[in-house]
Amino acid sequence: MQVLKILLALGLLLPISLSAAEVEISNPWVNESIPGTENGAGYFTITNTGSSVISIVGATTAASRAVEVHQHVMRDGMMRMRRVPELTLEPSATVVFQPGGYHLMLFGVKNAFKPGDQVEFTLQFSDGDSVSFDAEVRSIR
Ligand SMILES: [Cu+2]
Repeated sequence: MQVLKILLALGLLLPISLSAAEVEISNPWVNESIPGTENGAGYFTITNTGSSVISIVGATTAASRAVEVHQHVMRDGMMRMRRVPELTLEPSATVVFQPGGYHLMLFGVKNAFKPGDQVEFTLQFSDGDSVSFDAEVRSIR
């Protein structure tokens, strides 16, 4: 830990923190909170703009107690959600997170989302990189 502090003080870790995954995030948004519920969902479109395969292995946000990558799947004629531990994108591949499909599932939203609010997310990749972006809260009406 002492070494880490020294490296941080010297700015030697800066190149590491700048080596973000080569991705393009567009159209990020979050549903306005439904009164009486404490869960939420975040959506965006992600494209792998690099030349290597990348994998989303997690996400974080300060806006809720927990966040997971989820997917809606049809099983026995019922729409269910399942956690996606790893989502792989080939070079040039695009995945759309949208209602009824992939989403960032927010558990225990701390302050109800109101239209116009910004929610910051960080996506974590299998190689240790991460990418942060702001999603705008959209009205559900
Ligand atoms: Cu979900």
